[in-house]
Amino acid sequence: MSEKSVLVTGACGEIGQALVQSLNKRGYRIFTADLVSLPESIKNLPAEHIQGDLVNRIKIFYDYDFDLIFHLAASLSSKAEVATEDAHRINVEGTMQLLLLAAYKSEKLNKPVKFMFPSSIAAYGFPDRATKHAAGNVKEDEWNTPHTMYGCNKLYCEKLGVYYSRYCGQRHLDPVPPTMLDFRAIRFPGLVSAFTIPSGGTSDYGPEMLHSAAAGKPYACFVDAETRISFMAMPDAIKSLLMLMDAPRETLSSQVYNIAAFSLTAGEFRQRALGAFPEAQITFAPNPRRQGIVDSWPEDVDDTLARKDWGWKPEYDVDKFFNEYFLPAIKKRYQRPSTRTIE
Ligand code: AKB
Repeated sequence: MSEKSVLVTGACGEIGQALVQSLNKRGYRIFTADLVSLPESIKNLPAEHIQGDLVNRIKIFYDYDFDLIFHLAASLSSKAEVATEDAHRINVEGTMQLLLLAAYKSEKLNKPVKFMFPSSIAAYGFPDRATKHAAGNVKEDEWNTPHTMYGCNKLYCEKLGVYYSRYCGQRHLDPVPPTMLDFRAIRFPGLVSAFTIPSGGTSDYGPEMLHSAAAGKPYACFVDAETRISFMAMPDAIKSLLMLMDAPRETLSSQVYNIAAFSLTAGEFRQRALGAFPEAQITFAPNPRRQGIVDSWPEDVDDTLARKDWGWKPEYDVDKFFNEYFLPAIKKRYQRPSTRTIE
């Protein structure tokens, strides 16, 4: 068991809740931060919660010596598009402030603070669907031309992380001393949890559709049936963060990694939902703005680098995701009888 101190910002979000539970099992001393108070799922865990706006309250964080930071707080893609300045403040200024803190502490304590940053497929940007389709699985350095405020923020913060961990001060240290801030990022696809429902994102149509079907509520999907992006089960997202965190620094050939699990169209999501809940009412009512955002994201990503450098492999392909993770869990959540396995 480790007694390292870890800070999780955005702890009340979907990834945050699942991550805090896993970190607790590993025996970390946990500090959480969020605008709101801790939800039921984690509020009884032994964590110290710092509630409030990260940017305004950054000084408080200097009182602590964190070994590890998971900076999850963010304004997601759909929300960011309607409040761009606010999103920039949260996504960029918030990250910048924490990076400064982590860089300062690494230097002062002469040991690297590990900074884990969830980036996103929103860091990519295709001009149209035909180009997206032709591109297929994209590598980390391809199509880095995001169309959204959120995507721009994520891509820029990846660069900031690399800057503070390698170049800050322009001391031209070669090799970079192992005591400098250790920044690592994962570009996540759309995530689906059986226990929480997302808000503010644009990949949300996947989980929204499935949760609605399971809850017996009609759902009008805001993208059309042909829309395709990559998705992943929440436990795999948590697994990837912990795997990358555990990887020895010298084995990493990059600081930003794609990870993939399965790629599905919205129509295929609907088929899967109907397979388990034949009475589900799922229609398509595309919203042009949100459709445009998803059309700019890749159909799938190439995660060769993550597989090679730190042994990434998802636990859940699409069938296992539905049959062994999602359906059994939502059956309990919504107390619904129908959980036929689906293909
Ligand atoms: C969003 O939809 O904004 C996020 C993401 C893909 O990063 N879920």
